[in-house]
Amino acid sequence: SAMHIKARCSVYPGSDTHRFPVPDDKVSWAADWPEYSPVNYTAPSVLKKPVWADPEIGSFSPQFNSLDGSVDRRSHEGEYTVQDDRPLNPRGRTGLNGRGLLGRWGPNHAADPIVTRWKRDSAGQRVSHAMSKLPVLQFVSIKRKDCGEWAIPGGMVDPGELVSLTLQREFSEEAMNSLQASQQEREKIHERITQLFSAPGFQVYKGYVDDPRNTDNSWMETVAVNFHDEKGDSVSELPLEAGDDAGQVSWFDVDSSQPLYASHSRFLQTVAKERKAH
Ligand code: RP5
Ligand code: MG
Ligand code: MG
Repeated sequence: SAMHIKARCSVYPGSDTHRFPVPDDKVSWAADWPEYSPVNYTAPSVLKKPVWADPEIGSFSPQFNSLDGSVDRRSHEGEYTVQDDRPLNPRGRTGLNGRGLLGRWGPNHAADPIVTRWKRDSAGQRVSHAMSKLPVLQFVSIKRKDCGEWAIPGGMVDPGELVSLTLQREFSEEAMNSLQASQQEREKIHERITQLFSAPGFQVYKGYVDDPRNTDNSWMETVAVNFHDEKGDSVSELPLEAGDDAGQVSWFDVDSSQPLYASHSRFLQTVAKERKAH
C-alpha cells in the first residue's frame, strides 16, 4: 500500500482551502503529532444535502464498517477506525477533515472500467514500441471536467448497485454519452456494452484510491476491471462521445509519459504487465 500523495495536494479541489501540510513521516496516524491541526472543509454542494450525500454527524449515526441499509460503508482495506464518531482515513492524515467534495463519511465506492485494444497501423498490424519491442496497448480515456486531467471513465457505485453494472453504466455515460442519446441510440449502446462487458474482465485493483478529494474522514475506493478487445473488432468500433462529467474522450496509448488522475497510472501499469504490453 503506497503512501498517499494526491490526497495531500496543497489546494483542495474546487476551493480556495489549503490543507494543513503533512510531511511524509507524519502521514501515519501512528506517528504522534500533537501540533496537527487539519483544516475543516465540507463543500457547499455536499452540505446542501443532495441524495448522494450523508448528513452531518450529530444529526445521524451511520453504521460504519458494515452494510448500512443499501449504503456500503465497508472498506476494501479492512476495518477502519472510528474516532469521535468520525471514520479515519486508512492511509493516514490528509491535512483536512470533514468531507470536502465527497458525499459519504468513510469509503466512497467507485468502479473504473479500463477498456483496451492493441494499437495497430493502417494495415491493421499490431504496433510494437521501438525500445521495449513489446506491443502497445490503447485504452479509452476521458478528460475530466472538474480538473481537466485525463482519467479512466469511472464513477460512483449507486446504493445497492452491483459493481458490474456501475462499470457498464459509467462507461456508457462518460465515453458514449448515453444520457443524451435517443431511446433508439440508447438501446444500441446498451446492446454493445453488455456484449463487451459480458466477457469476464481482469480485476486490476480493488481498494483505496489516492484521490485529491480525499480527507481525513472521507476517501475514494474503487474496483478497476479491464475489458480487452483482443482482435480489435468489438470495442474498437465503438463510436466514442464524451458525456456527463467527461469533457473529451479518446483512445490513448498506454504510455508512462501521460499523467493521469488519482491512482489511474498505476492501474494501467498493472494492465500492461498482465497483457505483456509495453
Ligand atoms: C476516482 O474517482 C476513481 O478511481 C474513479 O475514477 C472516480 C470516481 O469519481 P467521479 O468520476 O464520479 O467523480 O477516485
Ligand atoms: Mg459518471
Ligand atoms: Mg466519473
